Amino acid sequence: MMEGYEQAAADAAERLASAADLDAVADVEREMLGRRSTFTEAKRRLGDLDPGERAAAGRRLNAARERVEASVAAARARLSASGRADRYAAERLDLTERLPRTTVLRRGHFHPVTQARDRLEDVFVGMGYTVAEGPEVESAWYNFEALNIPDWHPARGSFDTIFVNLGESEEVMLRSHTSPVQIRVMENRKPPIYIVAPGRTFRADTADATHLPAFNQIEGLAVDRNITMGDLAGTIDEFVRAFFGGEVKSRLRPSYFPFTEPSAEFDISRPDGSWLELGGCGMVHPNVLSNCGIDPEEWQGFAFGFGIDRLAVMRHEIDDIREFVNNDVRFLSQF
Ligand code: FA5
Repeated sequence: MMEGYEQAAADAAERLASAADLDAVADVEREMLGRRSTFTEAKRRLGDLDPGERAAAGRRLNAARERVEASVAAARARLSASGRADRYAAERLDLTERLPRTTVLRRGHFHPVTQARDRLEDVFVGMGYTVAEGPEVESAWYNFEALNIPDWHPARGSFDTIFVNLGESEEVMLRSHTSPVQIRVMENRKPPIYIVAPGRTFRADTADATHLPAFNQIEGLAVDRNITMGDLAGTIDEFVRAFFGGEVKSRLRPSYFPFTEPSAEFDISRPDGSWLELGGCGMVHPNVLSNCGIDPEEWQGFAFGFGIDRLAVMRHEIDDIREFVNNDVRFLSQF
């Protein structure tokens, strides 16, 4: 005959098999195995039995108890696995999801100054130049001395140089122009040389509609035999035409730079007929060639350097150069 607890255990196994959640399992476990449970009660009653019957009854009781424990464990495993599966399903991220067609995806693009720089490189590469680079932190030798600007020279003052607190005073600086790249190239290569060197330059200038303290220049250098000022003027004309198309004119005005002789400044025409100063240029000074180990009797050169940000301002007819560094996406996305 089946004991009461064996019937209860069989019922419990059924309830556990169909339990819908972990709370239901815990209820059955408490009822069957807890302190005031069916099995605890049955165990207490074992004491009333004859010692001869007690061992067999104890084994039956334990076997039933183990079956209930196994059913509880199985139900728990089933429910926690399905609970995990439900949670995973609820938290699932569809990584293949596509945005509906109504959402316009906007791709980024290069900053207008970077676009101008890339275009300039392309124009000059098309004219047979290669692209050179130099460091943004320079020594006084490259930024000034080798360019024929000794430390007593008043032209040093005109560059509003930002010095770096390294080494001797006023020996290390953020380059105030790209002209030091001329020196680095001439020190390392034999003529003929045709290079352009775009890059960032720095001056203690207050930002206004036409100035930034960190701006970009592009340097050009040609060293060859029998080069004249006419070659320089022709090159600038050619580049202005290639960069802007036919409408923009350029002009040269006499000027002064210690590293070129003669020197000129060149301007380009604005749509309203006024002129915008774009850069400086001239024939490479013989002292500069000698400083780099190039014989000025045999080789001549011309050089130019102009502001890329100014060029981009012109190209896009922007009123204020500071717009380029405000980083307002609504402004930048127009170009
Ligand atoms: C120079 O820096 C010379 N190294 C140019 C040169 C190279 C002359 C080779 C001869 C031979 P300048 O200081 O004028 O020259 O600057 C050249 C151009 O850089 C300016 O015409 C302007 O277009 C740009 N520029 C200068 N300062 C700023 C600034 N604060 N913000 C934006 N553009 C600037």
